[in-house]
Amino acid sequence: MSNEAQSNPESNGLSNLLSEDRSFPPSEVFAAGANADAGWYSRAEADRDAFWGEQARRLSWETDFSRVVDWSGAPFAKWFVGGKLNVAYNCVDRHVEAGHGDQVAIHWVGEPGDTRDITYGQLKDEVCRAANALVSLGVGSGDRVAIQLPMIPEAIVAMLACARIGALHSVVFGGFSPAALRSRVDDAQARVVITSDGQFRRGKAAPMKANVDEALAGAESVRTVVVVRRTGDEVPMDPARDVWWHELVEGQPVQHTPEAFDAEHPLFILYTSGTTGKPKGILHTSGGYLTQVAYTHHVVFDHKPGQDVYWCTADIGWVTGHSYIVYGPLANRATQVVYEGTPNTPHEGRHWEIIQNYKVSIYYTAPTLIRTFMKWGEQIPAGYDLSSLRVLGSVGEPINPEAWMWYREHIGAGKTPIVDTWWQTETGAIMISPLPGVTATKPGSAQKPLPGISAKVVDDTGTEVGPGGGGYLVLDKPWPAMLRGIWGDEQRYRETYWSRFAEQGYYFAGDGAKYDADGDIWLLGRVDDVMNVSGHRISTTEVESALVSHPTVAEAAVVGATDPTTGQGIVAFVILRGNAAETGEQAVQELRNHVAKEIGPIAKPRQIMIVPELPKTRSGKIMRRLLRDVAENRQIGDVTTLADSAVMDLISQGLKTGK
Ligand code: 6R9
Repeated sequence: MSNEAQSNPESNGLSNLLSEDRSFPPSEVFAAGANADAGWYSRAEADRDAFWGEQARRLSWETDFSRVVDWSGAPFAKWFVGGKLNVAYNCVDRHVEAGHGDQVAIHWVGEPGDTRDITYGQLKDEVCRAANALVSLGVGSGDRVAIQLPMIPEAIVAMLACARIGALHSVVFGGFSPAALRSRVDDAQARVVITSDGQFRRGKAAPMKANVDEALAGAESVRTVVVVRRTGDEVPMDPARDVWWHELVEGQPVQHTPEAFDAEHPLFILYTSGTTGKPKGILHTSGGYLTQVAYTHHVVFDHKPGQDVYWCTADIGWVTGHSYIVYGPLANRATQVVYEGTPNTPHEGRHWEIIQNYKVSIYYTAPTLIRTFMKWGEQIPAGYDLSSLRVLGSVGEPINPEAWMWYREHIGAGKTPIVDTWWQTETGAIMISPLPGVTATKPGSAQKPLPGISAKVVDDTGTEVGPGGGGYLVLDKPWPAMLRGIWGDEQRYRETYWSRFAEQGYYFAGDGAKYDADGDIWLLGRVDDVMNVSGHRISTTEVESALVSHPTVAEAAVVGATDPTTGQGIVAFVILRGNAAETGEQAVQELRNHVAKEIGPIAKPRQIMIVPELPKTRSGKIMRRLLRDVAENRQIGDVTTLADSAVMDLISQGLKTGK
C-alpha cells in the first residue's frame, strides 16, 4: 500500500474542512509493528470493563482492584475500586527495579543552551529527596502544593514528589499573573508554593519569585515558599517563609518508601477557564487517570520504551504537560526531550535542531505552532535532518487541513502518520484520535473515539445525528481519566457538564462536531464559537480554515458578531503573509470571495480586518471574546489572560490607521 495522498495534489492549497476528502492509509511496515490493531476496537466494545481492567495492568498495583468501575454515584465515578497504588512509584521506581536505572528519562534542553540528561535512577533519587523535603515541611497526604515553575526538571520532580506522598499539586502556568496565582492558591488553600528565582524567555531572564511574592502578600494558607535557583538573579528571601530548593532538598536522604494510596485518592487540581470569570479547579485522581494516560500514550503515539525519543512541546502548566510530559510518558518508561524555551530562541529552527540532535522520533505539538512554522517558511525545517521522526501529534484546537498537510509534507517527509488528538483538561487523557498504523488518516479529523471510549455527536434533543450530520459532542459512557469534580464546587460540576443532557446522562464537552459520510468525527470548535447566520450553522473553524487556505493568509480568527438582519454576521481577523502582493481593500475583497467560493455564499464574511497579531492566551488559544468586542464596537473586556496584553492595542490602532 502506498503512503501517497489519494487525491489530486493540486487541490491541496484549496481544501477546507467541508470539502476535505483526502485519506492516507498507514504503510504496511508501520502497521505490522504498531502497538495496536483494528481488533482493539471490537475487543473493547465487546467487554468494556474487561478492556479497561486489562489496560490497568500496565501499572503496578500494591493491592489489586475488585471492580473496574462503579458508576452508581454518577456523575462521580469510581474506577478500579479497592485498588491501591503509588503513582510516583509507577512512573519511576519500578523502571529502576526492572533494570532500567541507566536509561535516560529526560533530555533537558535549557533555552540558553545548557543541557542535562537525567536517568531513571537519578530521577528516582531526586523525587525521593524532594518527597522527604516536603514531608519535612509538614506536607502530608491530601495537602495542596502550588507549583509555579518554568520548564525545568525540578517542575517534574516536584509534581512526582507530591504524588509520592499523596499531596495534590496545583500547577500554575509560569506566565500567569500574580492575581491568577493568588486566586488559585486561595481556592485550593495551598500550604506550600514551589517556584524559581526567574525564568528564561526569549533570551532574557524574567523574574518569577517577585511575582509570587506579590501574589502571596497576606495569603494565609501558605506556610513555605520553596525557591529553585534557575537564572541566578538576586531575589529577596523572607527567612520566616522562604527556603531555597537546593538547601532544602540536597541534604535529604534518597530513601523514601512509597505509600500505596487508594485508586481514587486525589492526584492533582488543574485550573481551567470556563464561561464565567472564575477558573474551575478540575480534580483528577490516581488509578484511572494513570491507566488512561499510560494506555493512550502507548497506542496513540505507538511508543516503544528504550527505542523512541519522545517530545511533547507543551508547558507543564497545562493538562497536556501533566498527562503527556509527566504521567503518561514516565509511566511508560519513555526517554523524552523537555525544552525550556520558546521555539524561535535563538533562531527559528530551534525545534528542528533539537529533533536532529536527539533523534526525536515522536513529536507532539499544537496547530497554532504549526501555523507559526508555516509563517516562518518551510526552508527552515528543510535545513535539518528530521528523518528520525515516525509519529507526529497535534492537540489543543481543530487543525485545519492546510496546517495538517504542511505538517505531513514538511515535517513528516510526506509519510509520517499524524495523530490529531481531541481531549480536554476535564477528560484528563486523549479521547478521540486516529491510531497510527491502524487508521487511514484524514487531514483535519480526529476521527474515532479510542478503543474503550465512547463519544457521540447529538442534536439539541440529545439524539445522535446520522452520517454527514452535525451537532454537539458528548461522552456517553464514563472513562477512567474523567474529572472527579470541580474543587470545592459540586454544583458547578453538575451544571457545567451534566445538565445540558441530564436526561440521557451524557457529559457535554462544549464542542461542536460533525460526522462525515464514513462516520468519522470532525471537531468544529467550541459551541460558543459556532455562528448562526440566517439560520445556517457555520463554524468559526470552517471559515478560518477556508481563509488560511488562501495563499496570502498566514493566520485567521473568525467570530460571530450580532447582526440585526442575519442574527450573526461573520467577522474575520486576518494576518497576511509577508509576501502578500495585495493589501488593504483589494485583499479584503479577494478573501471574501475566496471564502464564498470555498464554503458557499452564506459563509462570506461580513467584514474582514487585516491585523498584525491575534490575541492569544498563553496556551495559544485565540481569545475570540476580545475579537467579538472589537467586531461589535464594544469596550474591550478583560485582557489579563492574554500572553501579550499589548496585542489588543496593536489591533485597535491598526484598525484606526487602516494598516
Ligand atoms: C488538551 C487540551 C480543551 C478544548 C476542547 C476543544 C479544543 C483540544 C482538540 C481540540 C479540536 C483537537 N481541542 N484538542 N479541538 N481538535 N484535537 O487542549 O485541553 O486546554 O482543556 O482545551 O480544546 O475545544 O474542548 P484544554
